[in-house]
Amino acid sequence: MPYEGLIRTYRKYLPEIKDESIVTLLECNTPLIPSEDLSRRTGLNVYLKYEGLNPTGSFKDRGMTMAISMAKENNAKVVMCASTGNTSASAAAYAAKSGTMECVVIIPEGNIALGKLAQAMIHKAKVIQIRGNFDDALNIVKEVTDSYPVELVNSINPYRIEGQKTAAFEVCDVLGDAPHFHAIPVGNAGNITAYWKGYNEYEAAGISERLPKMLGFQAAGAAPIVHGHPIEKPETIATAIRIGNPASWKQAEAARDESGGLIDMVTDEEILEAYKILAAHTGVFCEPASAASVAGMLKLSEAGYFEDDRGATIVCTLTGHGLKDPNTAIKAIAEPVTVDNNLMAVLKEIGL
Ligand code: AN7
Repeated sequence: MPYEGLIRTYRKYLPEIKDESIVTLLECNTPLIPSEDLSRRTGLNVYLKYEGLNPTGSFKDRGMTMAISMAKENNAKVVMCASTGNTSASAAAYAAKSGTMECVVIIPEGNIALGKLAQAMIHKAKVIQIRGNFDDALNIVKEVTDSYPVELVNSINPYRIEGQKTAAFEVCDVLGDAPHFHAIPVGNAGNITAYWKGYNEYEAAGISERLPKMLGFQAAGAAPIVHGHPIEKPETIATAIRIGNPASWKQAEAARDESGGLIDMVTDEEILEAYKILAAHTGVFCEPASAASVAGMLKLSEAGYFEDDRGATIVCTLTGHGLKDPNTAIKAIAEPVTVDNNLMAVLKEIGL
């Protein structure tokens, strides 16, 4: 059987949906990549759930195939979201695939990675930048969708979480059980909520036996859950998680507490360090926000958090592809060298 996309693969765990309503780009079924380098650094058995390999390059496609399919089933004509970039890219692509829906996205001016803006534009979404941040954008979207016949496709739409929980199913299907730990970046906190729901549902169905400790990581300049209060002006190089008042705040705390895990923060320097380590030593290029999961794992490892868990299995979700944000990659590494157009100059540069 050829792969049929998220909804048809995990249908019995998802809300009912008519076959003709399904809007899919054959998303998900992303690889779980073992990292020998990170395993050596931590003494753990490290796997990377590489969500950058989804059709629009991020995990958002999981929730979006569900949300857009349900919107189609409900005869919606317009869908709308606020976004730090990836949600808008995904919503725009799935609305395009639906053939029946328009997409409107509200984004914070100047704080969207270049690739994500390109995606929303090329898929023909109506892109509106506001002179404000993501939290302001989400408030506007809520007001519009409360009062007009426009379907909200941010993760406060419960179908988004339903789609995203399947990432936990895929992890268990590959490993044969849940991992001991699951590390994940936290922005609006929908994804940590979704993974925890997925792990619990698989355990309740008797497919997995374990529940992982959930380890969530916010950027230090945008860490409302860690500080215990909203952050009015969140700042981080990881623009995807530049969020000061997460919509799924309570659910993220529940995932943390029920699993016996934690939600901590990592600095931009730690994020960039993990981002470079991943690319240079495992060969995986993710966007900066995604590297927060690995930065957090490395931080905890250095602090001795895993001392009694040598060899335990940990999955780090890499939420988005590195190509989303080429500017950060080039800035992090400096410019390539340029030499004259001849063999000698090239050999000299290589050191041969
Ligand atoms: C790469 O696109 O919120 O904690 O509007 O793009 O579920 O919000 C993106 C979030 C992590 C955080 N990594 O996930 C948006 C948006 C990447 C992301 C997150 C996002 P949540």
